[in-house]
Amino acid sequence: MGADGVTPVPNGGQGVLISGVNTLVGGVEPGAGNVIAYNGLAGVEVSGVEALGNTISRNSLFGNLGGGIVLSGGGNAGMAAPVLMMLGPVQGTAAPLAVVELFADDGNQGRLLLDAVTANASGIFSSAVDLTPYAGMTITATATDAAGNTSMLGAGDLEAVLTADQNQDGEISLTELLRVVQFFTSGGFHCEAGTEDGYAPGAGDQSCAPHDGDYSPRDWQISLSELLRLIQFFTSGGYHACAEGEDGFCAGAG
Ligand SMILES: [Ca+2]
Ligand SMILES: [Ca+2]
Repeated sequence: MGADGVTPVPNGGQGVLISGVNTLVGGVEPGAGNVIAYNGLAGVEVSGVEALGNTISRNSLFGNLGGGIVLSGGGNAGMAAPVLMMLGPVQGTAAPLAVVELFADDGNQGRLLLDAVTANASGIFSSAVDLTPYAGMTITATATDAAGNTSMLGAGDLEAVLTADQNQDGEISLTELLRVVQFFTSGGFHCEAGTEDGYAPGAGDQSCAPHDGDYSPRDWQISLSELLRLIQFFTSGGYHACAEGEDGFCAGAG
């Protein structure tokens, strides 16, 4: 052990410590995934600037005291974890063309593999996985680039905020509502860097992350029903992320 860059350590340390290159922990073959749980430190730690191209795929990681996956000292080139922006359907951003694996976990690790999808050239990914059976669990994700570098687990994001909630306080203010009314009345909206929310009314660039108020269908237009959904959040004094909401959110303070 060690020569191959993989040094299993008993409980009290890491589950798997990788300092070499191109190691595969788990994999797509049936039965290849490992259960890596209850370690005193990280479940898997990739450590050092020379530890590159190490893929951690389709394992069950949970209850590790030091986190599910840790990249330390430049391991896996510090591959960025995906960001989950909404949960119904699952949408988020990752490195362009990265393979994203989605998990559910009672903590913030990755106990149950839910789906594997690939981000597009803009880094946007989505999954049609039905989260209903996982209500109350945290949804997490890893990203793996073409060189095989797997990221840490993206922070599970049941604390997700609506795009319309510009100050991220869990409430839709009148000002925030009126912004989306603008998109509704102008027949559409588009990406525009530098504005208060990163969008602007009218047709145009659609290459940025989608607005999660535009969810049924996602067509860069705010329909009356989509606007009414936001008005519901406005009048109910708040909203919170929930797997059973049609858009990944439910009305009322969380
Ligand atoms: Ca707000
Ligand atoms: Ca729409």
